[in-house]
Amino acid sequence: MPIFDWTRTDLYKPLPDKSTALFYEKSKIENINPFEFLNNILKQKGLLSMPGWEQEKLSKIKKLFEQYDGFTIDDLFENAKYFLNEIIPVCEEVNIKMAIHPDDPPWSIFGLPRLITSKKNIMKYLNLVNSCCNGLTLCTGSLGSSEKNDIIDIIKTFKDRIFFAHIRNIKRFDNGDFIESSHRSCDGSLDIVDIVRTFYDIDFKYYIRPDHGRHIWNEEKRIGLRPGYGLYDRALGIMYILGIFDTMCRIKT
Ligand SMILES: [Mn+2]
Repeated sequence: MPIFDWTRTDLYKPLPDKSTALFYEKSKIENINPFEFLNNILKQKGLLSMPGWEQEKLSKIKKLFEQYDGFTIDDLFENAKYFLNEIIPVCEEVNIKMAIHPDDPPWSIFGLPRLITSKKNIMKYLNLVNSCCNGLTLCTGSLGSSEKNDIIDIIKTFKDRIFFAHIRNIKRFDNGDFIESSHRSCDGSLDIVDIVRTFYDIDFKYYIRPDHGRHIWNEEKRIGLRPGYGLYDRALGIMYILGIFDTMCRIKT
């Protein structure tokens, strides 16, 4: 993800259940320049403790944008190929599996190209260096922010190259906005039951994490909280995922 890591417009947007969660307002991102956006989000509590938004990087933001001026998605693929060509042979030697995380959201923002946004682009990336060490982190929430991405199809297609899974739900709105919801299928746009069932069916052997969560039980007031990374809702998410796995095991035996 060039320059910006995961991007949201509100860190504490209320959900109908009175919890708060990370929210992306499409029109806000489209109608603001990146520097103004940064100043706005800097005013929201907790920014400096968010992964990918380190102060060191923020202080260089103008320079970074200059470096990406005129940079296309093909250029980005070329750079990725150069990088993979260098590291993957070493990974093979020492048996380390790389697992690239999708762009979040999975589309271009602020005119910056983004690579891992769709099945087609994932295919292209994994084929840059076709190795069992060049893999994918399947993040349901990141890819699922775009309704064009069929998560079940993506899991089945890349089942041998997924080495880490982030399972979480998001609620998409018709205008392109989305908010991070609880893990339950009925609370969001993704069918988490179906997603976990698919991981069960492909006999997935790697780590799964609940990824993000809402801020519940007043956790948004906790000092040092990284927005989206509260303990409580991620713990609930783990139990929801395990509940589906356990049910699948019981049904299938
Ligand atoms: Mn993720």
